[in-house]
Amino acid sequence: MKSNVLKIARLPDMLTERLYADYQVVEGSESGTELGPAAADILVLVANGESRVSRELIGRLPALDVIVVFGVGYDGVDVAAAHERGIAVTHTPDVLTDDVADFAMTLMLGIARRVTLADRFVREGAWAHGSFPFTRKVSGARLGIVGLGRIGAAIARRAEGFDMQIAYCGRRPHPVDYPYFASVRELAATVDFLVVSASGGADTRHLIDTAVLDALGPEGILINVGRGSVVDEAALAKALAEKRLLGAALDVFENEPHVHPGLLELDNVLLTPHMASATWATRRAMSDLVMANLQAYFAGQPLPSLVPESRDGGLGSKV
Ligand code: 8YV
Repeated sequence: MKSNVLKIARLPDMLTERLYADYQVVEGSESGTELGPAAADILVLVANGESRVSRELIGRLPALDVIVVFGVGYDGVDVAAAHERGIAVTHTPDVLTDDVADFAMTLMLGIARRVTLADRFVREGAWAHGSFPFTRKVSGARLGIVGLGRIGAAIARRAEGFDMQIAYCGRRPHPVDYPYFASVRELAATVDFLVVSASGGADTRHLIDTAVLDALGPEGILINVGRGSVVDEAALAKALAEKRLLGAALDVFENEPHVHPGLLELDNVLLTPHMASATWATRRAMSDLVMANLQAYFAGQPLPSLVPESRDGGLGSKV
């Protein structure tokens, strides 16, 4: 008999098909209220990086042993509630780092050089009537990175290729040569581009607020490939509308898939639908890692990609 796996998030077809082939998949929601008696037999819950896995949902699943997240971010998972029950949490780090860093550079170049507006300019026939306005130079500019983890460090490596002057802020300094700022506002005041690659959660909520945006200033550009919750979206829309900030490029939003209506009206902002890790190769690698965690669990082997808290808590082997 196939084991029961609860799927509460939208996942790529290539992964969903493999889950259905190997397990008895129960499709559920983040509330879990619809599960009924099926809840009793769920051993593994599969979520994605945006999913909310609350204490209440965990409480509805008495046999739950592992929460498998398709994504590196797991700020929506109540890890403390999981650990109280000895439930391990896994995610998909490393395999998506290159894509997210590539996309941060894409957004930075895209907004600075006004690529989407230039495309529209050509398509709408405006070229015949004049020249496209000059844009902002990226090479050699000053770049501030908020969160120098795996993805932030990969962005820095790419930015070095653009001769950018790099500085960063985060929870603690890293053993790197880039200047460290304990205050994000002070970092913002010294750079041209501020890239957010920090994880979400209570610690970073609205870290980028009006004061930080004003420190970045009317020549500054904000990029966010971390989590939407890190940026106060209403404050950002206001700063952009009032031209207190030159531009912004966002792949993540506070209330996905909804975007602050103020942002939709502006042309000094570039908006993409949380797609930084969405290449075929990376989504395949993320899917493989999700399957590897499930297979290891059901084979009684150590879980390959535990979140740091589960690893430190000794929840690596669910044998
Ligand atoms: C999403 C992400 O998980 O890895 C993360 O933390 O934000 C993304 O890769 C992905 O969109 C799946 O929903």
